[in-house]
Amino acid sequence: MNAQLHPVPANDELDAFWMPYTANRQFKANPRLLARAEGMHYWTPDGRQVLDGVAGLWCVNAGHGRREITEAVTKQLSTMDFAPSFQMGHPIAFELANRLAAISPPGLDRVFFTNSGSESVDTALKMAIAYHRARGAGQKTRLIGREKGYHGVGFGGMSVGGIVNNRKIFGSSMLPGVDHLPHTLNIEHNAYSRGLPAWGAHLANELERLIGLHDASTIAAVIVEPISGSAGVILPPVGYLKRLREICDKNDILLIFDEVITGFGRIGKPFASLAFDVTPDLMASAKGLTNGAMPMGAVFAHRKIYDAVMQAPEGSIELFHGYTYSAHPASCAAALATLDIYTKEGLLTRAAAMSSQWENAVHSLRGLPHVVDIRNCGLIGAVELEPRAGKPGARAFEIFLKCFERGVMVRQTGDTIAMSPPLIIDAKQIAHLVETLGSVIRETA
Ligand code: PXG
Repeated sequence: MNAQLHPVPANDELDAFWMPYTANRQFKANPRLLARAEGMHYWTPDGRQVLDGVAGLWCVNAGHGRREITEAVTKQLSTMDFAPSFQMGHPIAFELANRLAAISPPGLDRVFFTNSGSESVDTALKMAIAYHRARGAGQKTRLIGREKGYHGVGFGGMSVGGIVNNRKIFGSSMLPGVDHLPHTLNIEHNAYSRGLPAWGAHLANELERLIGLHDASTIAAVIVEPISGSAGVILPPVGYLKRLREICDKNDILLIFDEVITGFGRIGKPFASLAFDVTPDLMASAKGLTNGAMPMGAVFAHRKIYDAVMQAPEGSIELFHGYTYSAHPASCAAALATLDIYTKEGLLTRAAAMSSQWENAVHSLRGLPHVVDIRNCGLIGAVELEPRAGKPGARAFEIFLKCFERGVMVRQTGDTIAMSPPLIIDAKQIAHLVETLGSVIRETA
């Protein structure tokens, strides 16, 4: 079947698009194009079907081509294409905020709209600083991130992030007053853990060391991903997040969860915070919010933060922050239609029902050549490979390419293959995804 909507660009027409997080020259010498998507699959321009093992980029949680979302966006665009949210409002934005507040972790029922995960993170960091200042603690400005963390590409998110390639070029342009906790990946102790690893809760105590170094009176917030995605799926050891929460509480430090990939059902509850029973003060989200159909993010703030910031003088703008496209009507329409699908199809909890099947499938790859660890939680899975000598990432990249040639899309990050399929995946598709990956790993030197 011909899946082309637009003519395929010729090789000399590929240069103008400077592609994000892509080896541009390598890609343009040998492009991999996607032209159509429906349900669990993509199709290439020449009509080849590809099973989507990563929900696009961790965002298409309800599967592709959902008619309800298309119709809601079409209707909204033809009714009112755009409306400002600065000193004006439109009804659908309030409806969406209420719907989100109803599924949020306890108390986080104030919702600020952005257009991406990066914007959600920078918004949450600014809210943390604004909160302390509103309470007369304006010296609390320091931000604590974590090694191997990914919080998007804004200057704030980059500064609290901890992936070296994202940082090294921009070293001198980082925010001042940022420090980092150690990451929690430890293959020596935790290789092949099923679900959360048992070893490592004590790593949260490193926060006490940083407090000893900087003093709590200078620290605004700690930001972590409940599960790191971009660094290759790093799971929180049992008890780790609870311990971070306790230390933050004791020291009047806000805890921010970056749930850009864990939000909206990925690990079997609407948010990881609910699955792990640890409530942050601020939560950044994006991706699954609109099923990837429109760009949108949301920051969930605890009511205490909203109330503190609202103490500004009557009639004044309380938080000097926002985006032209905050609460864009078409994105709001997409998000509402997405939430309807999630509710109707039970997708915010489906990963919990599928997780043991998923876990068994992913762990069946144990023992294959060069595999050194397998990690899983909810509908996230990762296979870590031994790097080729002197060529970090090369083996996993080759595996990613071969999987795509065989009709399965996975993600490669460093020497890890990550999988995060749409939450509608069925047993046969899980088997196909994992078996294809397994046979490619077997054949790759
Ligand atoms: N925080 C987290 C935890 C993320 O995973 C962002 C913020 C930034 O979101 P935006 O919408 O600004 O890109 C992300 C993005 C991958 C992968 O395969 C992960 C992301 C993006 C692209 C690829 O690991 N996460």
